[in-house]
Amino acid sequence: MDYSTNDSKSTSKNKVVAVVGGGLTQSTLSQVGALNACYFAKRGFQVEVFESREDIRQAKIVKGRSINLALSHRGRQALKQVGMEDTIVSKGIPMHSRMIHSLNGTQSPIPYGKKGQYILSVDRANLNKELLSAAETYSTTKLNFAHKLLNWSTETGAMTFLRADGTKEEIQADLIVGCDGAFSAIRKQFLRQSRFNFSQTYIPHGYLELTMPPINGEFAMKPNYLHIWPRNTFMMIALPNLDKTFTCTLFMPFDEFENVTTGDQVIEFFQKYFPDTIPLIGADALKRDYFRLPAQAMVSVKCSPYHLSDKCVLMGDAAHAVVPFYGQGMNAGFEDCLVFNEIMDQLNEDFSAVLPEYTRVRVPDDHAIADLAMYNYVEMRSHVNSKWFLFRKYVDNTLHMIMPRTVIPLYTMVTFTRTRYHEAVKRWHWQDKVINQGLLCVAASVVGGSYLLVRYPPNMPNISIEQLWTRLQALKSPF
Ligand code: FAD
Ligand code: EGU
Repeated sequence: MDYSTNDSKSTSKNKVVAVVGGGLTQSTLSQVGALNACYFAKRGFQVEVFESREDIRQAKIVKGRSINLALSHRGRQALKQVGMEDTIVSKGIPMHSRMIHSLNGTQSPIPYGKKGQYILSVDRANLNKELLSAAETYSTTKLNFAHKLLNWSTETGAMTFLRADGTKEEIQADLIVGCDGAFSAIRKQFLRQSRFNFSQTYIPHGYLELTMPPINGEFAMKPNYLHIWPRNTFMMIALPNLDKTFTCTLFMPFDEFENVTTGDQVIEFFQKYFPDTIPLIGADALKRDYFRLPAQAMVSVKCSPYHLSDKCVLMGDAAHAVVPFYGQGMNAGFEDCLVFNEIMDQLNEDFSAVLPEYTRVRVPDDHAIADLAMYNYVEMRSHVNSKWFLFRKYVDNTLHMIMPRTVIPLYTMVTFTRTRYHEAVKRWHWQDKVINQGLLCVAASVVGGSYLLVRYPPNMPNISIEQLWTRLQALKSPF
């Protein structure tokens, strides 16, 4: 089948865009392909979505896989552009603060910011369903499930798909948008190109998901929080779901997972590190669910460029898989779509100009968030326990309160603004310098001042504390 148009002057109205990746996988669900379908359809392209899996809207719900994720400003802005923000936000649960769980069971909230600054816990499967349905409202969009991309030709642009019945299908399009995740099949052709950079790193940690059921029909913990149990090498995070359950994600080195092989060892382990969660998850459920699925791996992928001539472009995890320690993977992927769309406006949908520009603009930012997420992973595992986490966030928030324009916490720029990721990193380094120099100045004047006081004791008149106080008051601002 040849959907493409050979007429280079043809308008978007009859150009075909093939979006590869759109449904959901077991561990991560494609969000970026579904959103991209909306974007290209809205522009008037003929959109063909190819997804290797069956239609999730008809598929049976995989038991116990109610996985959620944190949606923040960048993702919301991208949804807004295609009119999907309200639909998604209305089914999200606001999280205004983190709740830090100490080993002794103490819970301490730390707000994300001002009142309107919160993130949302959203259901992945629902997000995917809503986006696919929105894409389908355009008569020009066709969703092709059970189409697994096997290969594509960089010369002709022809893609080969394997269908559910075992037959193959050859398909041609004007533009291929690779949204097929961290192990992208589309990207394979990029790897054969000269001057294509690629790196992939597995971290030593794996993750496992556990469900915390409601108690007497109510959430087992406070719902409007992102619950965190920071324990250096071990960490657990819990996000609320609409059905009043929490999905807990346990992060731990694979070595340690291997040491826990029996139900009793699970309880022993939780008793040691997450004792407050045992009654909430339930000892029996814990023993059972812990072994339901093996721990999942996490990978960080960086590459560049993101385009191949004027034929193909990578977005989302296919372009940049990041470790989940900033809650930005999907948000960054959604922002990819938004940035691409902005460039399409600027350059009149001319793929031969848009694609290189997208690479030029987006690579530094996606690489920056990949680095930040990895940096946070290293930092969290090396020395972040609940005390340190609380302390750092207090320092960040206090400095921000004192100097709201000069010091903006890094997570604030990342989570609540569209400051380009690489700019956020630059600004963070600059702030660090300013803060360190400030501290150095304070330290120097204390040391220097004390030295001078000792070396040259002032011949002070004998005044009382009260007098000193009134003099100090007099020094204060005249207003
Ligand atoms: P994927 O979700 O991987 O989708 C790829 C799609 O392509 C799939 O549907 C797959 O079936 C399809 N596909 C693959 N190969 C083929 C082929 N050959 N032919 C056709 N189709 C194919 N992000 C956040 O923003 N906030 C969070 O809180 C957050 N938490 C996370 C927690 C964990 C534990 C993990 C692992 C990730 C988290 N993320 C989070 C990241 C987020 O899950 C991903 O960044 C996001 O799902 C990427 O979407 P994607 O569409 O690019 O890729
Ligand atoms: C990990 C797994 C707290 C969902 C990073 C914060 C995450 C999420 C943080 C997962 C942490 C870590 C931030 C958000 C968010 C924090 C953030 C991490 C959502 C720096 C479903 N992280 N995550 N930082 O500040 O900016 O609260 O699985 F524990 S949301 Cl690791 Cl804001």
